[in-house]
Amino acid sequence: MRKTITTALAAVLLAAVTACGGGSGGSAGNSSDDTITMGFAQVGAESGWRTANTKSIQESAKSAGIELKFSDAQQKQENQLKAIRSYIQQKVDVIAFSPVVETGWDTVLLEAQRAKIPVILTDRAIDSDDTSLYKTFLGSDFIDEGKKAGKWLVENSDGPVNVVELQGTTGAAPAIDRKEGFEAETKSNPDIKIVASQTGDFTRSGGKQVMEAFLKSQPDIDVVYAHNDDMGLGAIEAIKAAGKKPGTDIKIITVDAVKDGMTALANGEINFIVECNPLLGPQLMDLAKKVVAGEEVPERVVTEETTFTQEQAKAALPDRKY
Ligand code: GYE
Repeated sequence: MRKTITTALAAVLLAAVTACGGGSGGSAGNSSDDTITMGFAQVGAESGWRTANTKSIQESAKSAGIELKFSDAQQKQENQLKAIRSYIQQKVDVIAFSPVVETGWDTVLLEAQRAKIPVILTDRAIDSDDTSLYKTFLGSDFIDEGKKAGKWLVENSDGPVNVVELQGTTGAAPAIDRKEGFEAETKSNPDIKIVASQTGDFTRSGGKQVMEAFLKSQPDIDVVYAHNDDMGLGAIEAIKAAGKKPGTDIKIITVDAVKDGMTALANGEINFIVECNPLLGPQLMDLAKKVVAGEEVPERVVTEETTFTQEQAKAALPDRKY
């Protein structure tokens, strides 16, 4: 057995050396040399989370020696579809993307499949019955994130609690799942009521605008549940402008734990943050290499995450990288 492995290893090494030697000798893979080319269709630049995610992908592609073609869809599905089609045309070795919404991907992913270009989903999932359309999905468990937010509220409230919810982008996996998880966890307590819920599109300005409207239409708001830090930070501005104290008069729960969110948490303006890790780059590049080499990869890779109270944020902030 050991001998077979050694022989196989020697063959692989020999092949690698031959490939490195270049020239006209037979080379493997889609592209003319051995450099892997990845086409990455990013959602946009809507939040601090997204900025950190983009940086992580660009930096880790570089250190993994992967050539990255990167596009920013400005939160529009049609732009992402265009980007993916152009990657297919350019015959990249692998396509990775973070789908802005869950539905409407089957046709373009079939096109990639027919062109024999493997697809990796990262950060957000798609809603499709055909799981052969992608090799793996790397990202957080958003339902669990919503549950963690709900659990904290259940444990930290007594008496009636009126919640307003700032939802992420309509139709996006993290918006759908963070809502579902939160509702599942809070329904055990009939005192907790979601009195209003609307999308702020994961942006600071969106969160501010929606919160301004909530403050006018809702006479009694106890808690804001924002699907990301940026919308929570926008809500803080609206609450202050209305003459109230964020974190005290109105409690705030958010998801992400980016630096601005953590700073507001440490300052007492946010009360609890559920972490969502944007640093997916290194794992994504590893998976890409395996997928291009035809190796087996797990169909789901879940990111590990924690939660932060105000005290924990104070402790973690000095070392926070993003
Ligand atoms: O929470 C939010 C971003 O898809 C997990 O998108 C991501 C979310 C993140 O805009 O800040």
